[in-house]
Amino acid sequence: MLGQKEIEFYHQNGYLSINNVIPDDILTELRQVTDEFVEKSRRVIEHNDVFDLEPGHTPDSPRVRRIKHPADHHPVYDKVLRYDPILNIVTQLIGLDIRHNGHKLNMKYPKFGSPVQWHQDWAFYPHTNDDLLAVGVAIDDMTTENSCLMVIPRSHLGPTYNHHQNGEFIGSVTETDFDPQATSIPVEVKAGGISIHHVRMLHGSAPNTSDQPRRLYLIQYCALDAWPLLGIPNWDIFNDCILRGTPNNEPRTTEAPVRIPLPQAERAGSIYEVQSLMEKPLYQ
Ligand SMILES: O=C(O)CCC(=O)C(=O)O
Repeated sequence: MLGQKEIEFYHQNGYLSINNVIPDDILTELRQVTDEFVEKSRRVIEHNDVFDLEPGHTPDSPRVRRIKHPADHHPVYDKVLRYDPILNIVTQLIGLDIRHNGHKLNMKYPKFGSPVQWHQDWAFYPHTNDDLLAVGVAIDDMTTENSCLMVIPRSHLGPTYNHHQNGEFIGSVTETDFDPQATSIPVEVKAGGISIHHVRMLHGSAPNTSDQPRRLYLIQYCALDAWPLLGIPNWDIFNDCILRGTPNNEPRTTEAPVRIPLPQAERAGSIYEVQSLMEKPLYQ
């Protein structure tokens, strides 16, 4: 559980880094299973429902940059998504009743791991209130050297930035005067620890030029009464995502600056694909 100081730090700064959350046996299993997925990717030649591939991926030299919806594909990822010590921390920050609204495993392998351009998750999925956050389970040590998550503290209290280019949503901040250089900081965390960032937090990460892997299992959690502004395609699937609490139809609305991520760009398959449309990317 978090202490009062950590809770206040999160609300003031929009992020946290907590070591020693995942026990060694689960961490070992996460690593083994993730390696098995990369092995399976040898049979895949283009992005599909499970794999988002790095440029240059081949059967002989598999390069996966993301496992999509990992908890749907292996019980260990599902176990971590529902892991009580994580849920206890999350409920301290966004309230007792929660559901998840997405999960993905981003991999940055040594020397070629793709960057994630600066963005706010809120720009992808605005809700009726902003009690949403992402937990990053560190499968490897996340350090400045292997391109850990970078955040701009307190940016979760500021505007929602423009993520459109030529009238289309491209999932990356496109304001020409946006320069994270001076104000961004690294969120370092040991393997088995977690990072947490607020849904409105500006964040991104550089390509991995080190010789160390950086695999981060990101799980999105939200207050049960935060409802997606883009709608609920299926009531049963929506409620299957409840982790604590019971279904209700009373969303809570609070004031938060919103931009709708429409119209979508053609290459909208994953954040990497849509961000590759950016004409002037900050991370090369
Ligand atoms: O993997 C990272 O460093 C950041 C990932 C991220 O922000 C995302 O996938 O939305």
